[in-house]
Amino acid sequence: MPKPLVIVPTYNEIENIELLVEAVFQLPIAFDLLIVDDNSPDGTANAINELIKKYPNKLFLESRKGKLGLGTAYIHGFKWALNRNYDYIFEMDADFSHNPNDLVKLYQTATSENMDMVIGSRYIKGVNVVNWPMSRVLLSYGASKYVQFITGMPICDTTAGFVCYSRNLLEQINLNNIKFVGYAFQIEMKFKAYLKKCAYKEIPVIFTDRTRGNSKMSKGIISEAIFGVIQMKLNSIFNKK
Ligand SMILES: Nc1nc2c(ncn2[C@@H]2O[C@H](COP(=O)(O)OP(=O)(O)O)[C@@H](O)[C@H]2O)c(=O)[nH]1
Ligand SMILES: [Mg+2]
Repeated sequence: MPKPLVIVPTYNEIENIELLVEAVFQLPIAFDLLIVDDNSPDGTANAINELIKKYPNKLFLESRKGKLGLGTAYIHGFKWALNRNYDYIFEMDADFSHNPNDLVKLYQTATSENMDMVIGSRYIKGVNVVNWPMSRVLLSYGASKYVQFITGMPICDTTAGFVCYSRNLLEQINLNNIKFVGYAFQIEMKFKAYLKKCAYKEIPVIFTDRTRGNSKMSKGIISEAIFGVIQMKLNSIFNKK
């Protein structure tokens, strides 16, 4: 059976982390779990270390010195996974906005349909987002459509953070060349995958706003995305020539 790893970046997720770990380990597929924590002041890492005693060889923690951004946390996790024998590598948030049960759907689509990238998508038909304030829905939906327009990628949810990548695809992408550190990292990964002409599929998921802990979304992240996406597209055109 292909071996899957779920990577979860955390910053102050003490209210969520234990529930999340338990939710992943009761799934019918034997996912391993890597948490990349950025020295959360609330002690998230201590909680994980306690859980590692219960789940040795299945639960892993990588601790970084400080809050270095979601994108670099995932890059760190991808490199960790590629150094070990994982076949499918998943991205998932810690706050239950991504339903851990959907990991099974993503996994089955990737393995049975031989996909290099499977996206848990909010925007295939309308907007599958629950409990987000309207301003946040419009921002996210608008960002996804903006990116689709600028890049030309036929992906409905270009900013999705619930994704399965094959090892094969991650090995083809130069992870040292990923420019975005914040949320726009999600856009860049999909664009790089798309340029590699990988086999990908979007499957519908319902995204639910967190009920515990706080969002780390900030304004700087938005401007990184708006200008960065144009830059990214221009780079891809010039690199081709
Ligand atoms: N390691 C790490 N995790 C982060 C960082 N920023 C956000 N996260 C995690 O990334 C996931 C998504 O962040 P969240 O605050 O829920 O963003 P939102 O859902 O877009 O409001 C959560 O699991 C956060 O704990 C960061 O700088 N470093
Ligand atoms: Mg969230």
